[in-house]
Amino acid sequence: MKRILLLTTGGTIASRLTDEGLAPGLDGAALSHYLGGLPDSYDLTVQDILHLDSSNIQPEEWRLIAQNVYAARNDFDGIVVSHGTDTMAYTASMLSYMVRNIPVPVVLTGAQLPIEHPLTDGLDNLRTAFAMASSGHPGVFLAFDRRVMLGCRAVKTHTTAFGAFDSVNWPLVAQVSGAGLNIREEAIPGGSGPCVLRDKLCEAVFLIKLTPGLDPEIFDMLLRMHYRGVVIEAFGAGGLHFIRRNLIEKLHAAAQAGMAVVVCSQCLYESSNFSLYQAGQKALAEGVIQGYDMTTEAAVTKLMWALGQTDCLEEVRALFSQSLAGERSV
Ligand code: ASN
Repeated sequence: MKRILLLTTGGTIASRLTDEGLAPGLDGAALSHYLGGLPDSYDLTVQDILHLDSSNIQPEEWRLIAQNVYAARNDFDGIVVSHGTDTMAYTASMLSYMVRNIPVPVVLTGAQLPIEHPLTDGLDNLRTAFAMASSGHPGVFLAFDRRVMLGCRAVKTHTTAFGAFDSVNWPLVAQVSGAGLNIREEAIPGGSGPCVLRDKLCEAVFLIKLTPGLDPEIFDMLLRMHYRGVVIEAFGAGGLHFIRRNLIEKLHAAAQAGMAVVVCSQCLYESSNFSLYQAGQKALAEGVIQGYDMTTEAAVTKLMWALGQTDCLEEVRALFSQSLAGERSV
């Protein structure tokens, strides 16, 4: 039997109705109670590490989850992390960097309906996650609605549908069918090198979604607030305004001040390419770092992580030129 560790952190899957709405109320023991015969198929250990709605999962919690995952890596065949869906894609991306080259599968999952609800999707999601965790394919994954995706490619795209996540710009890693868990090995990036816990990060990273006419002075404010990194979700393949309200001159000021600026597209699918249009080329001339086909979640967490590893902008740029865990196509 495969040795599986279930780390619980809260989320809807472990929630109960309270006077203030749904809130995490079930611990791992209570969750296991609803797993039916599932524990008989695995050598299961359950550890509660948090009891939070995932909107309260922040950098401190990312570190705690990464530390627990890292500490357990040699004692289990796979690790499942139950987590709220709202910020699961951020946690999955951050874990991909913090515990890069983890030697076992680490699978995040959760639910749209509490495990106590008669129509819960939580059981199915846990079943898929347990199967992936015992697959022997290392990496950080997210299992939901009988599908498994790379953690750093997952995006929450639905508020209530059971298929709440999409794998963006990357094929699914696995899917459950009548034939069992069909794993697509070519969709799992091979790691290289030892697994080292790198849980230092810089929280001073801001995300700007451009809107037509956005006031460029936002950059002055971010510099005054000592932000060290910005991710810009630009228009289309890579556009930002420079007539009347000149964002390009603010990119120049940001670069002078040593701020790392990463540019992505606000389109969910396909890659940005800032070389295509004049506006994008002007931004590139100011030294912005291209995010290409990374999700916003993967880009924001990668920038926080990269700035936690180094103060040197050229090193940050070098980290973004590589795919560390499959987060971008190279
Ligand atoms: N608010 C919940 C959470 O993210 C949503 C869920 O888990 N479905 O914790």
